[in-house]
Amino acid sequence: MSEASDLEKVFEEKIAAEERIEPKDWMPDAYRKNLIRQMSQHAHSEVIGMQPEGNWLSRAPTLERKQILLAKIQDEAGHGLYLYSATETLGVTRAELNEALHEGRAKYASIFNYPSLTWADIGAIGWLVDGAAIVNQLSLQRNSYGPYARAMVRICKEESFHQRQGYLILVKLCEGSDDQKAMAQDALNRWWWPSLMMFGPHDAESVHSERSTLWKIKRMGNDESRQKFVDQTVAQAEAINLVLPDPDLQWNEERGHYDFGDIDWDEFSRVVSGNGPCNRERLAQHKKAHEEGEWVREAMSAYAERQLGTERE
Ligand code: BYC
Repeated sequence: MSEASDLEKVFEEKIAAEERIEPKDWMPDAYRKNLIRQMSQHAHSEVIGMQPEGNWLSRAPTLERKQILLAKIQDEAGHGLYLYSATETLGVTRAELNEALHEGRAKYASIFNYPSLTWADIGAIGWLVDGAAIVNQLSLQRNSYGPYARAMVRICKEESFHQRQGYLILVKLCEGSDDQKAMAQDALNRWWWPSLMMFGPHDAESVHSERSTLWKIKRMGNDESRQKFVDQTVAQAEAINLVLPDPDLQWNEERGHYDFGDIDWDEFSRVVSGNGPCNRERLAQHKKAHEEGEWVREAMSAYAERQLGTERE
């Protein structure tokens, strides 16, 4: 047997035995590339996702709310850092990943191309967007690549806090005046369908699912995760008297799940291909911050080089 097929055999055996693949292990090039694609998109989502929330930092209704929101946004930056670091273990640099984002070769979650128009949107983002992210990320804790799986464990703990802080914003608004309740319902109406799109196309249309599932990069299908999210969210909406904006939503006794309406896949395609309400604004803001941060990166690498020089002396 050739050396290459020996290596492939060891890799496949590890995957079958639920062992983790680590950075120094041999892995097929397609496995490496697929991980870089998914992990870097995930990292970009965490970082771009700070923008719609950052929009409300200076207008949070109380100092306490502002502190909580600031802490949440900082957590998202941290998630981006874990994920970029984990992606770098696959032999790609952070600069290359950012370049791919800026040149439109890498994606980020479609949801962050929608505007955050009111304070209730901050509640909806935490409740629905972080809520959807947790469903997906809990399963990713068991993915086959060690650094990605370990990053997920920590991220999931923080996402649970994020989801609750969002829900509590809406609880408060729903206990308030008619206008506040209407604001909460309006935010739900606008964020519900984009949240369902976060899970990606139906399994039958998914380009990567089959390979990713075989390699245990993905542990749950797009449709299974989406269904899980819908099932758990219905009762949360009912508890605060909000109505999910879907006339087709109803419990299906036979399936033991909620049925729900069709997603507007044309809208999803438009947003993913760069033509959502805020795509240009989000990317422009990211590029601006990146350029303005150039001196920080230079200073950090000069400092690191000097430290290295001192150690060698
Ligand atoms: N948006 O073959 P498929 C957060 C793309 S951030 C944009 O099913 P896959 C938070 C997909 O990339 C958490 N693009 O793909 C942060 C592919 O295109 P490419 C974000 C999407 O990878 C701040 C094509 O469509 N979570 O929580 O098997 C504040 C075909 O799709 C989307 C993650 O990133 C989308 N929604 O499955 C608040 C989780 N969906 O790459 C909160 C990690 C699909 O061939 N990612 N596409 O050009 C995943 O689990 C998987 O990548 C997905 C998609 C389930 C999303």
